[in-house]
Amino acid sequence: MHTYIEQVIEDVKQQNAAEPEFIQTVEEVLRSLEPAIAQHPEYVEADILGRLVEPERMITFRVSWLDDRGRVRTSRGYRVQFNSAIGPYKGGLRFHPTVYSGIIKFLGFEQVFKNALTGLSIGGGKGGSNFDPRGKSDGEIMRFCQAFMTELYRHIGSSVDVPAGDIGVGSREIGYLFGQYKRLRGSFENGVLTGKSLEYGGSQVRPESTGYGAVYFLQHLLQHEGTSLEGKTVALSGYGNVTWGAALKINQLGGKVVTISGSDGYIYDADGISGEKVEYLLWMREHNTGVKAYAECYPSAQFYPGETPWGKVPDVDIYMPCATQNEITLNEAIAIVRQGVRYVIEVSNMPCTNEAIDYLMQHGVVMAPSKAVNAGGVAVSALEMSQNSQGYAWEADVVEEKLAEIMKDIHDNAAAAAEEYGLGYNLMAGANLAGFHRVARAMYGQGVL
Ligand code: 2IT
Repeated sequence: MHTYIEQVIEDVKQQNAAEPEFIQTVEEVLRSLEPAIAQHPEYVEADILGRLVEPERMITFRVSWLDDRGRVRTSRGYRVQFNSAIGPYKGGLRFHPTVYSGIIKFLGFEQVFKNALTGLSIGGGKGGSNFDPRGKSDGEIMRFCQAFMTELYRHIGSSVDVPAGDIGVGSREIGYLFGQYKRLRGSFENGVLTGKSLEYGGSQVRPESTGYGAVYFLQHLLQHEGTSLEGKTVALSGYGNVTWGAALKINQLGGKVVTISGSDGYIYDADGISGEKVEYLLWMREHNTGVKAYAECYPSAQFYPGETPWGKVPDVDIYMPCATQNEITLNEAIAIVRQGVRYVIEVSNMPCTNEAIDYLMQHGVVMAPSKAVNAGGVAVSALEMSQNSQGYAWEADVVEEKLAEIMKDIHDNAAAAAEEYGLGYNLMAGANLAGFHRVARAMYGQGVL
């Protein structure tokens, strides 16, 4: 390992010791940049990596609101403005009880590379709160969103920082956040948030875009392997928006989806999760039912309480974790390899630990990294920004065609970057290298900032 990379990783470990998720992504990314650093001594000279791992700005703020019983509740809000070398900060907001600075920073760091991979002009940011939306009434959600925006609004803007959704933040929350932003600014500036409803500047296909994009990426990967999705069996986790979009597209392309999961366990449906069963996921998510509700509705399904599907699904061809970070650890990786499954496609942000990635790759599993695979969501967000700035809206087929093109380019660029450094078809390293080159050149060109 290049001593400069070792040194930066060591510094990150020391200065962020209480943020293991952030250390995890920094180690994964920086280790794969070795061949690029070896070729670019000027990046060492300019301390590009040391600057890349330090957010430009990290904002934390108090969010106090009144619950339905009139009690005062207080949560912590975050926004990390990680890197603006290639465009305004862009990235989602996550509302989930596990949120703390380490989660926001890992997501923000990944977002810098992901956004660079889209080829569009968006820098990296992320935010959210440890607020738990589960069991909250619509009024409570609204009051929380309004309180959150009352602090956030001073830090964002259509050419400054453009938040969107992530776990726990969908079009309903974006609506409340946007309404409050508009009220505070006294002006209708819908380019400040993406993932909006269609009536006030949302883009067609944004709800489907992350899942659709992931499956487009998978198509190109399978094509490279000389095969296709037709007749393949896919195990997904999660039951939110991303899982829903992926299931729709997998079905369209002749694949079969057999699992979904929630924090309560996983569902195996040998008949396939298609048609109205996929639409049912939207209702389940809206009501936060967990996946047990699916088994109660569809008797063909088996519910495995407290379990995850990894390494356990019969006759599966492809595993696609779509739920959250660190779903697949070394134990799950071992089970997957034991089964002889060839493809693990990361969809949720950082679903595999570094140990799991190393084990899977060493055992010949073909992997694709989430920062490339799930980039379709933020890519359509960037398309939403350009539609807003120009005051028009594209039809769904136009957006979907652009999304498909972007995903093909991301796949091809990641594959080409790996190839260029003699790494073969290593999309994990290739995506990091391709994203890095774009950001590093821009940082270098803009001087010491
Ligand atoms: O992880 C992600 O890329 C997102 N949650 C979407 C970000 C966005 O700005 O659309």
